[in-house]
Amino acid sequence: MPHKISLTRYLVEQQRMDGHIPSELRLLLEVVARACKTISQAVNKGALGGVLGTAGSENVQGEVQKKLDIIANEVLIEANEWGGHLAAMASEEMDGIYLVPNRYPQGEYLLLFDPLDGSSNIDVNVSIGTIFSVLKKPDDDRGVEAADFLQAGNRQVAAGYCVYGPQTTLVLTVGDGVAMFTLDREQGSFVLTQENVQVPPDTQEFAINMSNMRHWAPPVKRYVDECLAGKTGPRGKDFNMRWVASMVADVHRILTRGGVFLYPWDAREPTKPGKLRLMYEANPMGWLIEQAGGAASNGQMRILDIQPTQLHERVSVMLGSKNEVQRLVSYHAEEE
Ligand code: AHM
Ligand code: MG
Repeated sequence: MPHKISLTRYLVEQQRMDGHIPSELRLLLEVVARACKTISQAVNKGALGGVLGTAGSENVQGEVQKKLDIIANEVLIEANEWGGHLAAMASEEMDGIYLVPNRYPQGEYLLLFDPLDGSSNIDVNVSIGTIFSVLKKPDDDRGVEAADFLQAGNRQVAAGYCVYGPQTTLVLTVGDGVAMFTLDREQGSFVLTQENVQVPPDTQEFAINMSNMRHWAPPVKRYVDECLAGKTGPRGKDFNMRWVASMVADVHRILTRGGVFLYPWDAREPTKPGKLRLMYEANPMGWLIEQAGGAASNGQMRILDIQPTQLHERVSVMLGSKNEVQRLVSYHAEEE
């Protein structure tokens, strides 16, 4: 039987092969993966663990927090604060940044996460996940400030997500392609199950919340109308549609079999650029998709090139199969 390659071995080999994962970053990724295992256990217990339902609080975006949102946030903080690899953390569930307490050594990395993405699916037993992004802190002796997190996505040094579905799967990039690891519950470890993940450039599947159709901008409406017109329409082929309402699950499907995911700006809240958050949702997912040969745009520019101005900044998201994203960008350009 071929040897199983654990996440630990994969990271050690990456470190040895090209030296582009420093040992501190390797430690950080292992700790994040360990936290994801703990979150996976809590998710699995569901009602038996008393983890379902709302927590009775709201996050900085005014969204009602679920118990699991808060549990996952705490698990990630507790796992990461003492190892000496981090300087600070930021999360969808915390207003400001979390500085590593003085009693622990300070590292050179910054960790951002959406601890439990797809919160509306927690109580109904549909796939949810954790999304994370790793940046380096500026190279000076100052204490870390929130402004130090405001780096474009093209400066990420690692990004990934863990999807808690029928299987628990960790998907990772350190800038050298995308690898997938499945949690082996008997062994308690993540095992490499796919390397060099590729998103096909063309697709016949799109993902968008159709209930917002009347609020979309004309280029998005045009794109979806043309998909819906099928074989006899301008695209000359039929399209299928999927919408899990967990970005992790929708992106995981796209990394597995292609497709395009859209959560565009819409007129419900015209002053906001979109629903999803740039720094801990769109940037890590955008980088993973690009590393797998796909594309990620807000309709006007590459998501990874957006210079953030706020920690919880929102963004319009179009990502997946390259030719579909390029088509969406061209429709936006024509509109302008
Ligand atoms: P969350 O981070 O609060 O869970 O919100 C993000 C989620 C995404 O996972 C998903 O793509 C989107 O919200 C679904 O939104 P909607 O319910 O409007 O379809
Ligand atoms: Mg989210």
